[in-house]
Amino acid sequence: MQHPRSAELFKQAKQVIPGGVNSPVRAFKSVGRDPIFIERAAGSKIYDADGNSYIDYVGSWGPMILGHSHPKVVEAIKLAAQNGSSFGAPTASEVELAQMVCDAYPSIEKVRMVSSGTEATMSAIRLARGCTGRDKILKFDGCYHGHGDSLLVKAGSGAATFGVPTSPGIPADFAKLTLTATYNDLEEVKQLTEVNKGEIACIILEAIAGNMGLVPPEPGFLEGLRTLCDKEGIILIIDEVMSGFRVAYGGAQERFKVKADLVCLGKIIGGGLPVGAFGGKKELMDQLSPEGGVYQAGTLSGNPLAMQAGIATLKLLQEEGFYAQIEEKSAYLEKGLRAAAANASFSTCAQRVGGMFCTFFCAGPVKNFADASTSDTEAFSRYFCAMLDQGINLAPSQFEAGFMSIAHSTEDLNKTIEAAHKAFKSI
Ligand code: KE4
Repeated sequence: MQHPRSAELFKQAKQVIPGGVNSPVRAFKSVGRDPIFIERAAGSKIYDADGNSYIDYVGSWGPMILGHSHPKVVEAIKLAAQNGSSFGAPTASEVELAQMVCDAYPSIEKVRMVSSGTEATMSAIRLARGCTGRDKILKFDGCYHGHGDSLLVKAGSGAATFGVPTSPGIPADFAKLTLTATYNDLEEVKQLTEVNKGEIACIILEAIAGNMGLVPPEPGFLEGLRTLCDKEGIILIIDEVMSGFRVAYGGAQERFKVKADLVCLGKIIGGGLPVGAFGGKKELMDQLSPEGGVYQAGTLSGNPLAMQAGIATLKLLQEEGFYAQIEEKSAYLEKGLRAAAANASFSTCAQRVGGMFCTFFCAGPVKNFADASTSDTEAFSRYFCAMLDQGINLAPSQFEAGFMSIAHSTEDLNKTIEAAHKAFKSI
């Protein structure tokens, strides 16, 4: 495949945009090649500036569970745009989407819309600190919750990809308020809460970790955190920005039967437009301005176009058998990729929950970030490039997850599996 137009665009982009991208992982640095610039997308496919087509498993990092440019979502955005793009005033569509979110998540009695997952998690943490009067927070190595200052400490996703777990620019006094523990290690969390008794405002985690590759919670981990938070008066924040409406209509909380005190959402609820949200019990949410003293705001929060895109998306996710189809497609692909990887001259480990998945280039099982970090990222990069050159667009980092959409056909999945057989033989 040739990419002259992408190369030209990247050259221009680097003149006016840091790294030529508006989000680091898009730069393909960790896979050692220049990025492709995307011109359009439809269904399961994306098309680059040189006209090359790819079967897409990034799906804008999760939002595109319906596939790209779903006609009903496009129509909803068009209709909303004809009535104006933003008012800075409340609209009925915000109430409708908020009600849909509350109906989907028993742990959410009230929800506030924001414009990104980062805004959702940083606001939830401020609310937890405001409600408890405590300053410390606890997160897990390898979990990524956006680029808020409190959270770029041993983060996952791009921060892990670049091996820069704690970003420059974060005051030491600030970072020291963030405790970090090993994912799936309940004993370590219990020790940290004992040593910091009465000082931890919240524990925040991805109930299914998708930013260190795909790492499911071990049996008892989530339940143990719930019990510990109840005992210690700690607010449990479950970050479902990626897993929300992805692994079930009610997200990881539906799948693993655990209830958060605060939930962060994003991605799918915006149908591809910029949306984040955080919600939870009334007694917590009502402490937010203008009701309460914890300040949080946003010019484009509840943007009418994004609300309508989200409403159209969630309505389609409610259709009978939607998640069963996602599960069937994802299980079929996983089986095929495992078979393809069996030809590899090195160890691999496929892990998946619903339509979120990844292949680790290590023996596995991968239960935490230290395990994930043993992966052969060079081999992963060769695999990524070999797949891209065959028209398969995977997440350009070992420390990311892939995403299935309802638009992926059996033909797409078979092509992907065939490409993987060739890739594993060639790298
Ligand atoms: P945004 O601020 O990027 O909308 O959301 C941050 C965020 C919060 N919580 C979780 C669990 C997330 O996965 C994310 C963002 N996910 C990454 C993908 N690993 C976004 C891709 C990117 O950074 O470009």
